[in-house]
Amino acid sequence: MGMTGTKRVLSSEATQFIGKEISISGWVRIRRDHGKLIFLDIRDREGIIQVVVNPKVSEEAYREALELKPEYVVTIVGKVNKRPETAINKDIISGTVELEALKIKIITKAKILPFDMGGNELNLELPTLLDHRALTLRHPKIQAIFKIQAVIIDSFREYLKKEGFFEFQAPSIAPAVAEGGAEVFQIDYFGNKAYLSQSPQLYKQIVMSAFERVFSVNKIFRAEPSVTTRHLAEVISLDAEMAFIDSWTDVKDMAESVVRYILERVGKECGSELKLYNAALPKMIDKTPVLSLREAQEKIFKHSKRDVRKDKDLNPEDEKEICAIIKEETGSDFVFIYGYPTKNKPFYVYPNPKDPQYNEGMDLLCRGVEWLSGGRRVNDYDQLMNHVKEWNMDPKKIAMFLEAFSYGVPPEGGFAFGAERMTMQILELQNVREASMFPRDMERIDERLSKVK
Ligand code: AMO
Repeated sequence: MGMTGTKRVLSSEATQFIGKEISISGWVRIRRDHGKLIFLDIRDREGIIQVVVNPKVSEEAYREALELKPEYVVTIVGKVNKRPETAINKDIISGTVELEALKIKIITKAKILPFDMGGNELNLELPTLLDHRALTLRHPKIQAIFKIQAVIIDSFREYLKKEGFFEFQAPSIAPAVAEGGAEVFQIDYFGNKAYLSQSPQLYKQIVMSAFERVFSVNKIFRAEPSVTTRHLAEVISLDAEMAFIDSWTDVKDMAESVVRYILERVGKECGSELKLYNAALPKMIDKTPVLSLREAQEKIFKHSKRDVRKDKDLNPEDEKEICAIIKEETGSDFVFIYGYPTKNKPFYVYPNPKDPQYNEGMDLLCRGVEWLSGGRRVNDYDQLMNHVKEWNMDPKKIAMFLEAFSYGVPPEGGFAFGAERMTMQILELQNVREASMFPRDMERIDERLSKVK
């Protein structure tokens, strides 16, 4: 109930009450004084509504309006008036109406803001934006990033559920390192060594061996030792795994349809958010181009004479270049790269039976940045045990995973997307930290760290 006993109306509903008295509640985004009139932009969870305060209509409301500052929480009772044609604002949800204030009540006051939040743009350096996340999260342009991210995550879930995938919760504490490499946080677990999960990889494979098709939306942790525009220490990972595949291309096709669906929903539901960034959705053509690593390196060589043909992976410059080449050749903003040197990737990736030096793992690149990794996995127990030896792993540390495979697992594969990378590339943000609500990196946990080893 509002302060007058009338039910709270949201900014998005105001247009249904033309000529009527309603009560709204929210935060003061902007106060503009125009001679004897005061205009307020009030923000609630749905958007913004303009309030006009005229002393001739209500002396009392006007006196109260003179007290208002940005981010004060208020309840305002007023009459909904249609705006004249010339004053319609298409960019806000209630843009065809405004509220004529009759009563204003301050619910909570706010401190003076450290910077101006009233403009359409929030022109802050990234560190300041992140230092004040608790405040900058209130700016419509910042909110847009996370509305899009929520739609990405929801579409991922929705699509996979429709395809018969079962959602599970992966653990965050792991006894072993799933992906290999040094980028792992070791923790003291009651005097034992344990790790923050780098990936739910081994768990999604275990759960798949019981439920066939599974997915999880969870946090993964990477002790990234360098500061780049693409790496976070804590990532939202959208993981899937599926049994009974005929080939790694089944996994690739599933990943492609997931992306297609995500883009479709973001396009339909986030028009105004995309507009704030002048962002065009990345283009996915009918069949996303697929290149082996070696083919991609050949293309790069032909294109710029840069010879990376013996490299074991694409570096960031290669990723940019191959995406640019593919865009020019086909119009696609996406390209799949498959067939990496087997020994350079984790032990669970399936080697190509015709050419076991290369594997059936793949990456999906979008606009120059990797969005996804995945591929077919080794499902035969003996082959898996051979890999465990060759990769110098301790079978005891992954005993639960190995047990699943000792009891029969069909050909299978899966993939994982980073939600922040997807959000970043859709909006063409310069830094992945902008697409993480509370980004962690080697220099920051909420606050900037004074000590970095
Ligand atoms: P990978 O390590 O390639 O694969 O991770 C999958 C996807 O997660 C995102 N990502 C990151 N995003 C931001 N910062 C990071 N530090 C970071 N690390 C990863 C990327 C990447 O494409 N187990 C495999 C997946 C699989 O095979 O199913 C894995 O973890 O978008």
